[in-house]
Amino acid sequence: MEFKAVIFDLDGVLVFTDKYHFLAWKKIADELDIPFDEKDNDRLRGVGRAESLDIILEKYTGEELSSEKKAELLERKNDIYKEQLKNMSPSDVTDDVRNTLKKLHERGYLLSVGSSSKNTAYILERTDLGKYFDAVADGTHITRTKPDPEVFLKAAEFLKVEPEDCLVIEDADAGIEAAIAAGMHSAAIGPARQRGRAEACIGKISDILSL
Ligand code: B16
Ligand code: MG
Repeated sequence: MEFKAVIFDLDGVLVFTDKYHFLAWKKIADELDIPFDEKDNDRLRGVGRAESLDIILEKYTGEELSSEKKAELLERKNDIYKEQLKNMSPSDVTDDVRNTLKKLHERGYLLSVGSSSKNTAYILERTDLGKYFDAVADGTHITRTKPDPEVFLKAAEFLKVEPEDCLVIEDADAGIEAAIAAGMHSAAIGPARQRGRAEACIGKISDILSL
């Protein structure tokens, strides 16, 4: 595979904040008597906050919720999530991730984050990951969330590289679809491996070094 830049998804790839998203959504779903388990949570990977609530509400059978109530639920979910993020530290990043980022940089690749999360800056700060990246494209830069390619195209624009020179690393089906729509190379890790839509599958981040 030939590429000049690597764009990393954040949640589920560089860090495992997916468990905190699950805990926060679970509290909201329980309040509304909506069934919600890890499998339901997988559908929210890479998908924006408001779109995630819409997916959870597919199983809601109560009275119709006003837009104010939905906004309040979204704010509360984020407050619960951010409370969990306070516990994060550099030790939440594996040696495999850190060493791979260093090696890719030494080999001359440009590196970016490409995340739907509006909490990206805070997570990068808590984990001391920001210093490895030439650019960060996240939920604050986009109007359309994955599977729309906007966040990855933003990353390519920030790095000043063409989409076809980028490799995207993703744990989400929505993220792999976004990479394909952007005209980029893609490698799936974790749950995104199952659908087989990505150009490559990796078991751990350092596998990128031999792609
Ligand atoms: P926030 P990624 C995504 O991050 C998460 O996978 C997804 O579950 C979440 O809803 C989305 O960010 C928005 O996050 O609520 O923090 O703005 O996988 O694109 O790094
Ligand atoms: Mg992800």
